[in-house]
Amino acid sequence: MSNLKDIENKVTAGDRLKPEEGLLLFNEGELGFVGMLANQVRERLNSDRVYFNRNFHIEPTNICIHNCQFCSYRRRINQAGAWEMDKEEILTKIKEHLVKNATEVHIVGGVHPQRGLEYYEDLLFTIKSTYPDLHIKAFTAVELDFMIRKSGLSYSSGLGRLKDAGLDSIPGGGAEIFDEALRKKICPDKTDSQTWLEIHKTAHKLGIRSNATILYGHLENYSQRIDHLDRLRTLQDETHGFQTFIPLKYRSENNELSKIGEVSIIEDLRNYAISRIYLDNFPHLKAYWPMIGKDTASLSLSFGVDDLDGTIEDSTRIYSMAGVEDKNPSLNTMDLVDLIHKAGRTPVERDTLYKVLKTY
Ligand code: V47
Ligand code: SF4
Repeated sequence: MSNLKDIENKVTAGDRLKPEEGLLLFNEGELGFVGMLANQVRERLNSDRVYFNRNFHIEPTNICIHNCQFCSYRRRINQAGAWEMDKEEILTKIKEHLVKNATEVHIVGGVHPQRGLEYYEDLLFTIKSTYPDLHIKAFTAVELDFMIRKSGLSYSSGLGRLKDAGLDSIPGGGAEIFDEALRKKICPDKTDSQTWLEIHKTAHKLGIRSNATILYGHLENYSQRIDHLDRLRTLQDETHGFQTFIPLKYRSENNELSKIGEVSIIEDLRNYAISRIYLDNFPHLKAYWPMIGKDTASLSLSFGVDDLDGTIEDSTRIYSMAGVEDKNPSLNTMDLVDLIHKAGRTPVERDTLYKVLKTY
């Protein structure tokens, strides 16, 4: 049975941790200790670089068939607060953001019962033919699962069609927590864990890169966090198609889990650090600053994070509706560069596939 000193020796030697060693870090690793180890891993992989890209979010609808207890955002058709954007509105939004030199659009939303694969295929095709240079990162595995099944296709042919229509990569949402019993409790009718992993695996085989997330800080325990990381690490060994891992902190306002509150910043930083140490085959670890705030994002750069999301103007409403203080989070590129410099790191502007565009 390893102790913390054995784990330190393994990480320093570049050896992989077993699940029980990851669990020991969660149970007993103090913030300074896990931070020091995570920093070794991040500097080995990414030196002192912090990557960012110029992206913006579009959420075509918050109408959703699912019932995730942590969600503050979903509405039913005709319910107060529901929105549906049509193709023209989406194109207008894209046009506005391209003036600010965006290179990527991130499109995700609720699972709309009436919008199938053909609808999104047409949307992708229109965006791609209007803006061929814009990278389209779109649709969580949960949205993909619904639209592909609705059309009666296999995941492989459905994803193939979306790729042909313009889909460039897939974001990491919908993973939540893979443990089946807990997943049934907090998002009872959502795409199951095995299907989430299968969709990403199929995408990777088709040459579509993707991201992965975990939703933490709700009812999960540390074994369930390690189990989640372990399933991702195993798939990544097989496909190498994941680009970055994004831990998402549960935010507690206006949803059915509200009474459990939120975990501390110390827990956020420990979670980043242990994720960085455990996921030794993920090239990047991303903090989504509109969710955790600028101060925690800045601190996270000393706890394994080498990637920051949210540059131009963050238009996502999933967090503002769940209690994030800054309702209109925005940092322009130079603010972000400044934040990274002040944390003692080197800002690197990238494209979605991590090609370096500029070092500041
Ligand atoms: O899957 C929903 C989460 C995710 C809450 O791939 C919540 O680059 C916290 O996946 N508190 C969608 N989280 C967002 C997402 C994402 C974000 C940024 C970058 C990327 C990427 C992906 O938001 C959902 C769910 O896990 N979520 N409700 C909540 N109350
Ligand atoms: Fe729907 Fe996503 Fe909200 Fe779940 S988290 S209810 S899938 S919008």
